[in-house]
Amino acid sequence: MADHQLALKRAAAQAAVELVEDGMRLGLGTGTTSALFIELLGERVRTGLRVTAIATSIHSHERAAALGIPLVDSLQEPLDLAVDGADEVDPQLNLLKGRGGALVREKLVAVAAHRFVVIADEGKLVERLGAGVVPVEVLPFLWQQTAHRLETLAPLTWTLRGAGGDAPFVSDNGNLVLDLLLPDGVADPVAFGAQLKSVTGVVEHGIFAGLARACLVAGPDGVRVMGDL
Ligand code: A5P
Repeated sequence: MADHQLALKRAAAQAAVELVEDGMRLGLGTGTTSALFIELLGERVRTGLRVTAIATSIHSHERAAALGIPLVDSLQEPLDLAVDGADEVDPQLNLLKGRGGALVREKLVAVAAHRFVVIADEGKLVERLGAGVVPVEVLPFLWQQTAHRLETLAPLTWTLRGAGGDAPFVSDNGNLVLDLLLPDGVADPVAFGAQLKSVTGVVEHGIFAGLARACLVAGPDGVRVMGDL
């Protein structure tokens, strides 16, 4: 990753870590921007901040544990704050997520939080979602049939996400990921998300419509807030 992009991701992560208060229950995202947030949170924990957290992937869990952040794997009450990255952010704060393959747990954590805040560099901003792929996590059983049913929803092509060589990528939940390519993008994130969710065999998709309360967007002039913190 280019140094300037890393610096922007770090600036967004730093702005988010300043939202964390003593005693909070936190959701920890997945991806390079979230990894920086976890690192900065670890520094605050080392100097006395008391929080508990739940992570959206095994990778983030292990990183947070190594930094001494107290972790749980179940919740009795909602989280105070969840912080995560995104692959695309539109002007209404609808998101595309899942490039890192953690979309199911990311969505579970986002909906479990009173406040879901996205951290991103300004390269993630789009006018319309779907410039890149729309990841869809599917059950391995009869996955080709699920893919064929997805093809009937819209003009699209798909690829089975790989993990190098002939091996498919397998999510933390033991599922496969289909990356959908839509030549016209996603015109209506709510409606298309509902269509994807209705397909038998689909576990979850990477369209996060109406879930983020705010996005901390880092650019060369600093970090600005989209939405309402
Ligand atoms: C993980 O599944 C994704 O949703 C990530 O949150 C997303 O890909 C952002 O990643 P970066 O912070 O690495 O850009």
